[in-house]
Amino acid sequence: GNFQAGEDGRILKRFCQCEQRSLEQLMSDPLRPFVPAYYGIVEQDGQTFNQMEDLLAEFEGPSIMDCKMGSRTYLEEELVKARERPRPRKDMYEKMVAVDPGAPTPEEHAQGAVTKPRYMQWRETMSSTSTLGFRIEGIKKADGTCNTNFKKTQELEQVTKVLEDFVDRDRRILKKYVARLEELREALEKSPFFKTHEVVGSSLLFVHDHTGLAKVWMIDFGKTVALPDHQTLSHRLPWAEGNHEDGYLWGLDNMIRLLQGLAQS
Ligand code: 4IP
Ligand code: MN
Repeated sequence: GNFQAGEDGRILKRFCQCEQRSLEQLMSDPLRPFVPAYYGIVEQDGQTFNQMEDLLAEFEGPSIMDCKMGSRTYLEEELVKARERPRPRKDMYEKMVAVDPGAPTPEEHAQGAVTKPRYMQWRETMSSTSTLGFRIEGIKKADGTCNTNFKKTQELEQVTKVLEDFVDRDRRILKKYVARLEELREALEKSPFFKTHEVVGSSLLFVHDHTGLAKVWMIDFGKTVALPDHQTLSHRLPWAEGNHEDGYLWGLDNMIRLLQGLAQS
């Protein structure tokens, strides 16, 4: 896997240059309280890792949810590459057929393969990524239940039900999540890092426990890249190829509105 046991209160994640660069810069950005603390590179058993804070350490029997943020889940450069030199992916074709045998085109069926952007775009439209600017990727609850079967969770009503179940309809927890996300939004809106980076494939990690502790962090910066010189993003405007918009804040606005609704109901 991508992780290895680390020292107390720290985790080791398979080294990724892009993630390292982002975490280093985030350590001196207004977003620092909302990302895992970064402790540098570690070599172990001939492999390289990024060492970072174990966000679960302060919780007692945590419930955890991973939501992938944004309206686009692949980099623009992956689109360019796929166009210049298409690399049909059999593994992605198989993942596609497993969810919906009717999804591939006749040509794709004949090839038994699809390109990465094609697969990623299909995933976006099957889930709530396209309609809400975020999607639920996985949930592990304190009671031991685990669910990563959200590939077709798209409708607002379905998403709402999943979120309600995640918090066991606990309004106290919901209110804490909303407050934390509002603070995150403020930090994002004044972050120089966020203004000048395309944040793709990054997740929000929600964690709460029976003591009533509830927090959210930004994680996964493997596809968070600096924009060309002097370019900035709104993170709310729709994406069109070349504008680099990622829909991150649009998704966060939707997420906050949804959780606020639940907290008040
Ligand atoms: C996965 O698809 C995820 O989108 C991965 O993103 C992505 O990794 C994989 O691309 C893709 O196959 P499923 O979730 O539908 O299985 P993440 O790592 O953010 O979960 P990348 O490399 O884009 O980060 P490949 O090319 O690694 O297979
Ligand atoms: Mn992720």
